[in-house]
Amino acid sequence: PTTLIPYGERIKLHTNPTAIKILEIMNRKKTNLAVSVDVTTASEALKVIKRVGASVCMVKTHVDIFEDFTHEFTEELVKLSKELDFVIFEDRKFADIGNTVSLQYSSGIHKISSWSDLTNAHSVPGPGIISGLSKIGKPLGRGLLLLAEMSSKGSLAINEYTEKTFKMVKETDLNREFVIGFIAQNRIDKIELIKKGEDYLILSPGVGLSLKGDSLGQQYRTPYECIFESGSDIIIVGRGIYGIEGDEKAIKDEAERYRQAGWKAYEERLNR
Ligand code: BMP
Repeated sequence: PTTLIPYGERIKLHTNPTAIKILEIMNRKKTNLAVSVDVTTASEALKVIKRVGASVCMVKTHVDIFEDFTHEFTEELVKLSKELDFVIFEDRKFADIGNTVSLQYSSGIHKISSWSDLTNAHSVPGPGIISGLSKIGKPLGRGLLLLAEMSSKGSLAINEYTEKTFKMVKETDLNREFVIGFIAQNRIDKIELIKKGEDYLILSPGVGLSLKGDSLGQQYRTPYECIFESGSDIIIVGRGIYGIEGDEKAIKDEAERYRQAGWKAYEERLNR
């Protein structure tokens, strides 16, 4: 299974430039940590990113949360992604018909496709959502993740929905040229459908070393549970890192603690 192959050896199983870049960075920096910077100003987000950058393979944003969004922010973010060696993932969760999402992805205030390496979409509208986003993103070498499962309590993305999401990708994007993986809680690509040599990235949010949940339905698992037990490839951590009490160094140290926990779980998985 994919979970027994080192990240570095999975690079050759991909053709999408963003998938290759992610696996190369993970291998080079020994990190399977993505930090989600869900703060309400772009200036605060940049501060967090500078502190955690060295420990992560990916920075995840929700730019529609920012009160002070400008394109100077995205320029600075792209610059930092090169200096500190990470990919940018705008967690936009597109969920409309192909034509609308292609416009939402390329236009509006945020112009996501012009700066974000990776974005994601719900499968609920059907395969047209993949085609609509692909039209914009594929020529730019961008990548897409589909949401196959969610971390929140009561999620409807389970069982048949999850399986059908996986099948939709297989049928719509035959060579994984644009869809490079899934947001999921489990290794959903282990089902027989997967042909030898085909690889998808599984990214799991809802991760905390000491957090247990919040009052709004979020559920947390440890890096070990995600990476070792469920076979996920990348852990996504938000409040567990940027929400830590303390000085500037506390966030940096916490990111490093999560990086080490995620990497240790991965090494144990390989040696299973
Ligand atoms: P936190 O670690 O603070 O709970 O943040 C989790 C992040 O991951 C949030 O940005 C949220 O939007 C995102 N997320 C999630 O929590 N569960 C999912 O199933 C999918 C997500 O994108």
